[in-house]
Amino acid sequence: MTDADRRKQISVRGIAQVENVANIKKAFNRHLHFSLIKDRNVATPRDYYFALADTVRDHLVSRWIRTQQYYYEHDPKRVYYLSLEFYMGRTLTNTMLNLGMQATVDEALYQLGLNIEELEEIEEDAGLGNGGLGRLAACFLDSMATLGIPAYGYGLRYEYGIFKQIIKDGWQIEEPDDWLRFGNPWEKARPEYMLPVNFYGRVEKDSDGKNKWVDTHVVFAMPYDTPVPGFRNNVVNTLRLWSAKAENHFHLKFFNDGDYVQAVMDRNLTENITRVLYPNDNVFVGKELRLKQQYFLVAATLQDIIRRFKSSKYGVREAVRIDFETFPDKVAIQLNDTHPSIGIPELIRLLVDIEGLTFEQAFDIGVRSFGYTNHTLLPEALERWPVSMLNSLLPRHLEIIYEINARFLTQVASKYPGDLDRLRRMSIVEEADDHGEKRINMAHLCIVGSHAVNGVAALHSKLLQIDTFKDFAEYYQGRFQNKTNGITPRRWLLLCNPSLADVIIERIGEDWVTNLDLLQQLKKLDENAGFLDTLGRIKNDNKVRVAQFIKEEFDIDIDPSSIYDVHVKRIHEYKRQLLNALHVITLYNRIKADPAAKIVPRTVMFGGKAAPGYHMAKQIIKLINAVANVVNNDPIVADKLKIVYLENYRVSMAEKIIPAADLSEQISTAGTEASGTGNMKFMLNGALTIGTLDGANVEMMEECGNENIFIFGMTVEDVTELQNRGYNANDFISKNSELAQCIDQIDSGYFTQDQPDLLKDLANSIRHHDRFLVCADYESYIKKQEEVSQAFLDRQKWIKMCLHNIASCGKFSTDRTISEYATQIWGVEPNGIRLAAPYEGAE
Ligand code: GL9
Repeated sequence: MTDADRRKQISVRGIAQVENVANIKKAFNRHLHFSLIKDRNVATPRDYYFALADTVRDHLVSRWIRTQQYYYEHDPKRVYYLSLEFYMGRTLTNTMLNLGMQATVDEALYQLGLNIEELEEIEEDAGLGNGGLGRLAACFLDSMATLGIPAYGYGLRYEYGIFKQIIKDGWQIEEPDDWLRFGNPWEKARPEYMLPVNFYGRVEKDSDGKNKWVDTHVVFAMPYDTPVPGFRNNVVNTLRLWSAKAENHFHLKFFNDGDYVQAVMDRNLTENITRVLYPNDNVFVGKELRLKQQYFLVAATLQDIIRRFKSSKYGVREAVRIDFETFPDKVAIQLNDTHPSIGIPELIRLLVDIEGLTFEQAFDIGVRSFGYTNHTLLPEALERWPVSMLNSLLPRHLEIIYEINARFLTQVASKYPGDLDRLRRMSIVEEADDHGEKRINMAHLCIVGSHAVNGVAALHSKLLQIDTFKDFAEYYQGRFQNKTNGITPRRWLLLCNPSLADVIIERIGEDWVTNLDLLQQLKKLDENAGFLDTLGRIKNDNKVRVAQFIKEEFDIDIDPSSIYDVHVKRIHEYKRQLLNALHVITLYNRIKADPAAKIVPRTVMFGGKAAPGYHMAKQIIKLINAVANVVNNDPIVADKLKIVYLENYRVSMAEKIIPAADLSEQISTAGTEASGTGNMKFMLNGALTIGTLDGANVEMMEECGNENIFIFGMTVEDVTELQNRGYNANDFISKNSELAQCIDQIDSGYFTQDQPDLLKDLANSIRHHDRFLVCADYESYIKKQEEVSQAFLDRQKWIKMCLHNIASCGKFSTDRTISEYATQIWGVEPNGIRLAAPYEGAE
């Protein structure tokens, strides 16, 4: 049996039955005819993709309607996940897989003479995220649906997602990501549920002390719904994304003046709110349009949440809920970082100004409803909006924030009489800076306004409590928690690595797909030569496929028997692509110094986008490409070392690259990467990790054992100690001639001979302004890489280590993460529901 044939027999992909295949073919032809309005003489591959997407979508529809009916009837507590980013990637294959119709569709398309893999490649990624934070939200949606949690994702329908990265002469160029150009078959616009959102204006106090926000600009929020299917449980949840629409009687004044055309054109300005995703990674850029996006999301979403709360009945059909005391029993709102934090004063505003509750009542309801997840320790990422900006855009919210702060500081003062410095440190409103600007610390607002605050890995959560938010952790005993991140095993194993998934299923069955701890059972096979051999063969097949992909995409020949050493993530100094580049240069220098020496061949792959305004990150991309250019074209190096820059790395490319990796680079400076999630994807796909004791790497080591991971470098304590002592890169450079040589080469233009001064900034930064201590970890990194090369030579042992990594992955399923959020933060039960399939008749 071929791999493909065997796959068709596995029930997680569905069993292809003749009758079902015939129905799929019929539906496909019907959609080609009626939806695409094409026949097979003129249809393009893209038409076939859309006909297929429509065909698959049909199978979601009644499950989706029935799930929502079920929620309405049973009125369970709802979970709302608010995020400025949902990095969904592609939807087609994931939908077929979760619905269990993959084998049937495969067969139908085969019979129609179409290549399903080619059609799958036509789908644009929904790139509505920057990296880990946005992809985490997407994995969470998958797990919430799979666990049958009545959950909704709420976000923005950016017309342009994360930019397309072009590498030209080694530099990053950004191009707009016009992902909706050909239409999006997975969304359903709901113009009938459009809601108003107000901006600017002023606050009027009427005679009985009520606050009215008046003279505002109104923008409408149009919802677009995307189905989120659970894995084989007939649950389909909703991701609702808002799009900005100008009001229809906009600028009436201009109409009267006769400038009708200008008034119509000005609608664009309003609709710019949801035009584009801000492409930043771990950095706060205080642009007013970004604040508008944040408020636009929460204002529309909270209206929707309150409408759903009110219309849901308890017991009797007619009763409409008006008592907000029960709101926190029916609603949990999770804030994905501080990005939607303006939702806290917005809920209080709605409850006080519109619903007539007292401030105390409203604040208490808010605290019991909101949870806040922090995703970073980097101080430059913490959001601190200028008071002046809030005052003009959201004047009533600023008043409410001041009120929250006044009451909070009164309580702190009574607990710590006379401790003025503590009040200053804990205030939501910061003191004026050098420019006389006061700012609102949104993280402080979130901590005060939520009942639970969590970090995203054990180390990160600990550092939040002993360092970043120390005063708060002391003040609010029990409010701080940890929720270690995860990844969905559906997309990150079953979908992206079907051969590996299948051999696991052959050995231990299918239950691991929704209970990843069961992978533990693989450990008993670690002396089974046949199984180890199969694992090795699968990895090799995946590597050959990636070699073909790299040849086609980048015209580089790589050797599938070399170590695939992969460093893919956003480009950021703290993630230390520079450290990896120094290793590559070191290897190059060693080969040049002794061309006859035996070295273990490597293909080093880098991939990732730099924020367009991040100078140093862009220099790093140029350096890597300059080094690649020299190394890949040096006949002395030949097949010992190759460097590939994976242009435009994104979710769909991760699905190709990760299953083929041997070595996963997770080398951030200890104490800087909150968790990481790419690290977990590699582990699940049988790559070994070279990494620092940072973020979730620490827990990965705990799970798989120190002997199955390559840990090197400083600990958080070492880093703190070094910084207190005073880090001087030269202390390390002067003691290591290979390191000195690398930096000299960057400085003197060895890799950019036509422009010798090009990368001087980089060399200077490494030597004099490196916050992330690259040189301090260089030596231990190089040594650890030598260990990696030696380990790779012992093939049996290497594969056994991979097996232990795969088998130890259970903790890193988002099913585990979400179960913890559900029980420890949201007060809902995971494994809530499993519905009947449409063909099983109504309940
Ligand atoms: C991040 C952290 O940096 C990661 O360590 C973490 O795994 C994810 C998800 O919790 O969140 N925070 C953050 O701002 N980004 C993260 O990846 N950046 C991007 O998403 C680009």
